Amino acid sequence: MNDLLAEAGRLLAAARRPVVFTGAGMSAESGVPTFRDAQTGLWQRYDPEQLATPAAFHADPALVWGWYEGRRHGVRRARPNPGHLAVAAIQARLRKTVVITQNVDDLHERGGVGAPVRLHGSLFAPRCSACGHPAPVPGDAPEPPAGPLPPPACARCAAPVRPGVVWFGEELPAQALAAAVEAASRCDLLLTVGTSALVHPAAEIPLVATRLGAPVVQVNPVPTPLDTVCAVNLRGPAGEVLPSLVRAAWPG
Ligand code: BJW
Ligand code: ZN
Repeated sequence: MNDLLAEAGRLLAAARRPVVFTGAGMSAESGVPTFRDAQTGLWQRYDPEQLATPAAFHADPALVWGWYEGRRHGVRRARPNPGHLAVAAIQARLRKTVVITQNVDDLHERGGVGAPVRLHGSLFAPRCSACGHPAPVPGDAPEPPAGPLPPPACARCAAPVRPGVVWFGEELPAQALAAAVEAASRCDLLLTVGTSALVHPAAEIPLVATRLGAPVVQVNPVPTPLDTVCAVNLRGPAGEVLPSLVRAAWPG
């Protein structure tokens, strides 16, 4: 591991325009469950891949809205972990660093990252399911919902409000996707952290970088489909590996 860290540290220290590409594992040590982790409470019975769809919301808006309310409740109580702080430290050192995240939490921003590119939306940007009008973020409740919760009605057209995230079968926000592809095309190092790399088109972002010759460094406790294209695979939790990587790049 020390040799691998030293090699990844050299790549980071030499980079001028790195991209940090993150997934749910980035926030795992903050206590935010990864997407493919077991669900808790009422939602144990449901497959998240089945809940995160327009069809699920259409069939049972209260079930899906309640799930997202519960997750928002958890994220509000979570704190950025040392991994988030290390990403912010990289950006502070290398001002051209672009952070691209698939996460719908706000822990990068709270950890000090400026304007991450959000590929899959945000838990904090609900909008109308019919007319798209932005809706207020519901206030914080002392307890998470114990079960399904009907969504509020749109102030403009009264249709149900939906979470401002990207569900399966939906297009990614065009501007964010274009910014991500552009950054990956121009970067001189891509650091991928805590993603299973199973969900497309996001999973193609590291491939854009590697096809254009930039080395890819991966941080994940387990292998992923990206292993074979990575210059260095650092097996371990982001909250431990990323601070060590920053120390390896810029000792002292
Ligand atoms: C740690 C750790 C620690 C643990 N430290 N690491 C090509 C091929 C096949 C299928 C498709 C394809 N192109 C499109 C598709 C279909 C589909 C798709 O990809 N399906 C796959 C499941 C096969 N894609 C779509 O539908 C996308 N839309 C689309 O393609 O539209 C086309 C279109 C065109 C024109 C008109 C209309 C449509 C949309 C995808 C949207 C994904 N949305 C979600 C939900 C967001 C809201 C929510 O959170 O509820 O985004 S799904 C979910 O997966 C979420 C995540 O952002 C995303 C990625 O997951 P992530 O982050 O990788 O998390 P996990 O849980 O999978 O992995 C965690 C990792 O962390 C693991 O590896 C752990 O080991 C690791 N880890 N602890 C570091 N401490
Ligand atoms: Zn509306």
